[in-house]
Amino acid sequence: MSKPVLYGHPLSPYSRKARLVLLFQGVDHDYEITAPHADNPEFRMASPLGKIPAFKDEHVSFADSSVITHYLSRYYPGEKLLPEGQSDFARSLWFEEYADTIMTPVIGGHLFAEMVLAERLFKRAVIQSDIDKAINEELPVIYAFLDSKLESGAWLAGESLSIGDIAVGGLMLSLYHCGQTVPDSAPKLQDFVERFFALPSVRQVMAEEVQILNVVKYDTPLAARVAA
Ligand SMILES: N[C@@H](CCC(=O)N[C@@H](CS)C(=O)NCC(=O)O)C(=O)O
Repeated sequence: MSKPVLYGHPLSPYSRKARLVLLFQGVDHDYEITAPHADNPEFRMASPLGKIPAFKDEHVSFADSSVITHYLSRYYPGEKLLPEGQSDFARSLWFEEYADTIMTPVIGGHLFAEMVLAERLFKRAVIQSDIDKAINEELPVIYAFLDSKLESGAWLAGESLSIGDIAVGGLMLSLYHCGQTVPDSAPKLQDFVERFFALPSVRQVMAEEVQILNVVKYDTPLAARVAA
């Protein structure tokens, strides 16, 4: 029986989310590095819109990081990232939505895309005003909001790690790649980030990303953490 396949790319935040879910749940899989709109027919069957990530197993193939998470939670064994408890379940999905719709445009779009991808991959000039807006206006609001929602030592939706933590914490990797760090005004978020970055699956993904950023000649501050 062939292994499930994840189609995605280490520089894509949504692919990172799906990869982390697979690793946390302990699903043995192949990671096929795939760019958006790649020609591979099996990928295009799974992802008619050409978006990454996509997933394939012996039963079905489909796209979207949130759908992958729900599918794995329902049909695969291992540690589930969708909590059982009613309010934690809703809360974890809400934080995933917050990460996808509020944090990704700022951290993925205004920061990472400009600081890392613009010149190296998109072959265009950096939009400095996007970076400035993220740092001076958008990120302080996100830091304050997340800090206000965290209890000391807990995850975002209760005692156990959930998809909300994976989605929010995953974007913190993009943030730290850009040389930004959570300020002292958000101590509970700082603690969250340190606990998240210390998880073995996160360390594995961080190492993969450092390696690929090295290939595109971006000197990420997270290289020092991987080496430590
Ligand atoms: N809702 C989707 C979003 C996926 C997405 O937008 N992926 C980006 C890469 S990070 C992509 O494939 N962009 C190409 C496009 O939008 O055509 C998910 O959660 O997987």
